[in-house]
This record gives sequence, C-alpha cells and structure tokens, in this order.
Amino acid sequence: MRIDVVTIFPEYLEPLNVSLVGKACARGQLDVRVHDLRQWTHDRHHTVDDTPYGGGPGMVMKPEPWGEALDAIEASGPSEVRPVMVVPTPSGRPFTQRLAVELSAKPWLVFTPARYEGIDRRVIDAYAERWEVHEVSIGDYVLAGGEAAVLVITEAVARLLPGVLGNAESHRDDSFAPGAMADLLEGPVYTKPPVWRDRAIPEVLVSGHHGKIARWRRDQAFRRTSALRPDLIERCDPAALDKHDRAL
Ligand code: 6GU
Repeated sequence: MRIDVVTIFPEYLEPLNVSLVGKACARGQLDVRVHDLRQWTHDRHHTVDDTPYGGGPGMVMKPEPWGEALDAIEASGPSEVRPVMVVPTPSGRPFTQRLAVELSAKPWLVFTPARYEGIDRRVIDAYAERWEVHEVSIGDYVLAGGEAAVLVITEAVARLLPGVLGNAESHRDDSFAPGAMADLLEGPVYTKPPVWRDRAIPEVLVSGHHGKIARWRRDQAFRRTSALRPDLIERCDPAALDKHDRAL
C-alpha cells in the first residue's frame, strides 16, 4: 500500500517511521510519503490560509495549494490507479474498525490533514468527482489539526495489511473484530508470575480446561462491555450473544 500525507507540519508525521508502521515501511510493505503543503505555494510567505467568506473566527485553508498538491501526487503514481482521499475532520463520519478494514484493501491512500478551520469546501467537492473520498473523525472531541488523526488511522490500517503483524491470529480477538467475540471488548489478560503483590491470577487460567477458559473469557468480555460500552450490547445482533451472556 502507498500512503501520501500532505501537511504544513511534516515533522508531526515522524512517528510513522517508528514501530509497526516504521517496520512495515522498512520491509517494503508500506510506502509512506509525507509532503509539505507549502511547496505548492508561490508567494514569498508561502501562504496556505485566508479569512473565511461570510465572516467568523479563524482562517480557512486556501484551495490552490491543495489542488496543486493533489494533482502532483496523482501524477506521480500509476495512471491506472486512483488514490482514495481521506480527509480527517471532526465533522466527518466516525472512524471505525469497519472503515479501517475497508481502507486496508485500497492500494493508495492520500491524507489531507488540515489546520485552522478546515480546507475550502471546493477542494473536497472537486476531488470527490474523481476519487473516492472519506471525511473521517476519530472521536467526539476537537483536535488542533488532523495530523494526530492521520497517525491513528494509518496505524489502524497498517496493522491489517498482510504480513505486517507478526502473528496473523493477533487480529482474531481484537476488540471490535468480527468473529466469536463479535462486538465485545476484550477482557483482562495475565502473565507470570502467578502471584504478584499478593494478587493471584484467576485459577481457571491454569486449570488446563480449555472449554472453561473460553467460557470465562467470554463472561469477562461481556461484563466489561456491559459496564463500559452498554451501547455495543444494545446495538449488536441478539444472535451474537449466547445464552450465558444473558444470565450475567
Ligand atoms: Cl480527524 N480532526 C480534528 N481536527 N479534530 C478531530 C478529529 C479530526 N477527529 C476528532 N476530532
């Protein structure tokens, strides 16, 4: 997968060179290119923003540098593949594991994180006529810019690419993953030593009884989800809950 990011703070994206995403790049599984939006300005001050039409607080990102940037990026790739544009914005649709899975199947993503009050609407409207465009929010709070959201979305997508996670089974029990624990949060995990500060691990985990262990994990996941995310249980398919869950 190729990922391009256009930003006025390229250094904000340096974490993409670290850890899972960094290793995927080093292995050639991911090709990440970060671009400074100001390279597509032509005035002495490299202006990227201006006052909003209609008045109001803050500044709006000018359309011309974005148009030049996106055209240049498109032209730098193979003509037979269109990028998918991902626009981080608090007014976007919620970013979910489902969208992460959908994006992980695309060959080419272009992120357009904005500062100030956002990008002139005409940019998104113009590219939506040529490319698939997703306006995405990472949660119900407001960040100063979209760069941190790019880090979040890229990490969620990159770990789904074939061969990026060491153990393919690591996806299976993820909170929010489809499958046996569908729609439930993951419960607690333990490792050695068996007693730490007078706290013993749950006995069942060393019982050697795999059926009981699975049952216990399922109960823990259900209890945790009921306590922290009752909305997940209310909106899940009743068939996804087993009869034991209802008894808890
Ligand atoms: Cl994607 N951008 C900004 N600026 N704030 C956010 C966000 C994105 N998602 C939640 N808050």
